[in-house]
Amino acid sequence: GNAESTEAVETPLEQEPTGMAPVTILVTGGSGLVGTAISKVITGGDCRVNENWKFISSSDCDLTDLEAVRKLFEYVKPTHVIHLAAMVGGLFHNMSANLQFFTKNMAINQNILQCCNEFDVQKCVSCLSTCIFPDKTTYPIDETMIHNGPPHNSNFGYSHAKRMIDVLNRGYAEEHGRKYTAVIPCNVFGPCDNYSLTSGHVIPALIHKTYVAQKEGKPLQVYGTGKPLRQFIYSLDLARLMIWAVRHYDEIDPIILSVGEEDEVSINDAVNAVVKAFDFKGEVLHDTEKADGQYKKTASNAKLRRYLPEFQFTPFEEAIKESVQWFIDNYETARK
Ligand code: NAP
Ligand code: GFB
Repeated sequence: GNAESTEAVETPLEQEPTGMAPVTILVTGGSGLVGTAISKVITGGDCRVNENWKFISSSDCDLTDLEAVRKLFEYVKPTHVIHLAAMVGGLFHNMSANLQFFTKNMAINQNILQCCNEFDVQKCVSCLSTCIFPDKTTYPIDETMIHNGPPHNSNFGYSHAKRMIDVLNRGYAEEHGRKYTAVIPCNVFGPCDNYSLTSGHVIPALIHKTYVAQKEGKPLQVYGTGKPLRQFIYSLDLARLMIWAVRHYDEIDPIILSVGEEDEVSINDAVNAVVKAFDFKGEVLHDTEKADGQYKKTASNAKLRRYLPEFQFTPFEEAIKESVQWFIDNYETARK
């Protein structure tokens, strides 16, 4: 079908100097957690008069099919690409499907970057993740460490496919002079997440489980010990940073987009924040038969701070409250 388009909304304050050449920004993965957050920020007024944004989902194009991607690029004629589309899942989904995570994401990433080059796209910003770094590492993790050793075994398929985006970016820069780069978010949560109890990430799964436990008067079942540590970024904050990146970040080397090391919380802290947001009064149980996954993957956002020293992240509890409210308001249609 035709790619959906979101008409540009004029915001004088954000306007660049007049005479900016018109750009068409294709957002793959536009229907997902991060894509819908970018769409919300753009249609909420952060768009520029010279920008035309196109958000697509898998119903517009199966990006594992090179010919379909070529047709998409012929139709959209993007000058810029924010490449979010991927097979994405939480710890338990990764543990059960490493080969699929590798093959599907390798196909999608090869096709997107090959078509960016074939169709002379000026800039492509892809997405890695702080969970792809070496499992045996010093802390805090920084952008220079991506290839310094094997990733955690639970998601080796996804991690290696993601690392190849960095290799492709360097290859297209060296051989074709391209400015294709990548950002490295920490764990993301927010509205329009994947609330599946088997394939989703921890925060949407906890939101879904607490909603059901409260409705049925049952205990909340947390997997693992709750002790592992994570940095969580609110999808709407990540959206603002990705819009900044596609406009202003000009390095080929990737940049970590994460809250600071000091904002790292435990899974149990996340449980408490979700429980508080629901005002859940039931019992909280830990099923320690279930895996904990990586204990920590503490990343430094010093590079981001060198570019954007003033950027304000939404406080974690406030972001959790907004995410819980969205789920309650959209329970029927939410992905679960
Ligand atoms: P998500 O909510 O699962 O959305 C995935 C998106 O990719 C959807 O729009 C989906 O389209 C699209 N997609 C999947 N397979 C496709 C295919 N074969 N062809 C075309 N489109 C396809 O994922 P997300 O959490 O927004 O993640 C976005 C990016 O951020 C990914 O690159 C992910 O690796 C990265 N990231 C996520 C996290 C996190 O915690 N969520 C952390 C770090 C990095 P449909 O809606 O049609 O299925
Ligand atoms: O978000 P998550 O699934 O992935 O978090 P990772 C897993 C942690 O949350 C483990 C605990 O310590 C789990 O024991 N947990 C507690 C739960 N209850 C639940 C629950 O109901 N569902 C889930 N899913 N976890 C992923 C990578 O690692 O990080 C992916 O595998 C992806 O590739 C993502 O990049 C960002 O943070 O452990």
